[in-house]
Amino acid sequence: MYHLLPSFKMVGIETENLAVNDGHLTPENVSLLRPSQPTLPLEQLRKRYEEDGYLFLKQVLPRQDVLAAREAYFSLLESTGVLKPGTAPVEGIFDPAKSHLDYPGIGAGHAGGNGRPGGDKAAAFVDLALEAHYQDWYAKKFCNHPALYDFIARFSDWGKDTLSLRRTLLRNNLPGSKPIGVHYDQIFLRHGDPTSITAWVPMGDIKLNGGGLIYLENGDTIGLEMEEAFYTKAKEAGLSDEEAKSAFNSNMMSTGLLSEHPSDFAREHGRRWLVSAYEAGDVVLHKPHMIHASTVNNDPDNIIRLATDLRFCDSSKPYDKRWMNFYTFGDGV
Ligand SMILES: O=C(O)CCC(=O)C(=O)O
Ligand SMILES: [Fe+2]
Repeated sequence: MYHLLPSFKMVGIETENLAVNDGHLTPENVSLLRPSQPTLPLEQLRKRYEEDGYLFLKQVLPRQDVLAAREAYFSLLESTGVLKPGTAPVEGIFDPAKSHLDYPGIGAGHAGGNGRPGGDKAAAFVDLALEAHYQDWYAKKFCNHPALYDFIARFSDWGKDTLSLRRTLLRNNLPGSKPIGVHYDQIFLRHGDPTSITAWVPMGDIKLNGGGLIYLENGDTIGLEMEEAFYTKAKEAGLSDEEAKSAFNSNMMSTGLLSEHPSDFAREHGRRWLVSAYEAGDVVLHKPHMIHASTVNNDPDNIIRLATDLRFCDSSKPYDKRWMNFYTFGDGV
């Protein structure tokens, strides 16, 4: 059974300019993410999350609240000249006269944690992109939006123990910039129980080729196996428990990622990438071992892709306390 989003009127998937770090994704290599209405019975939603490793919720956040946050973000960054002159901040249109290299995004995978990207020329942009994480409209309001928090509290059955982790990454992906490689989140959350929920929140509409997140079909089982193998290998190499927990230990890539090559990775594992366009208000929940990556932003209208990842956990269980601090460059997580 095929669930069609309004933007997919044609049969099959229009993959024009749908690309990852190592080339184009073709119709044979992709399938669509399955969308779910948040009003479906909880049991059904939980079953999908367990079976698929993700739950793609349509319109769980009020669209106008997401767009208000998008507007606040680009209004903050506007002084850097990133936006096309004469366009409204909420549109987030990159100035075609500029180079994306002068406006580097944060969190696309830097060795040993998330270091500060770019040189002197990028400093003002990078400073403001970081500053956005601490502003009330984001840290207080958006990250704690009751529509999402209440949904997660019910969905997880954690109720009042539902804790929203303070460390979040608010990521702008400019057209043509390098997207994050293949990973699962537990690698970065190893100081806590593997039960946290990531909510990937697009902050604006994202076209299919506009830089959205992609998930490996049935990737949760592969992630679980890989995590077990990493642990065994770390123990065999004589690493202590503490060292084995590091996302950047001697057995891992320096970025903590599994691969910088999503196409190769999917081929090696005989799986397809699940793709989608997203609308402001949509949220994808994913499991701690669910494998995902981002696509290259090839938006034909030069729209900057903005998204954040919010994480929730059960505060009655051990959780990763490193994630209770706001994100800073080189925080080693
Ligand atoms: O937004 C991205 O590009 C990456 C997001 C991500 O990896 C996550 O939400 O866990
Ligand atoms: Fe992730």
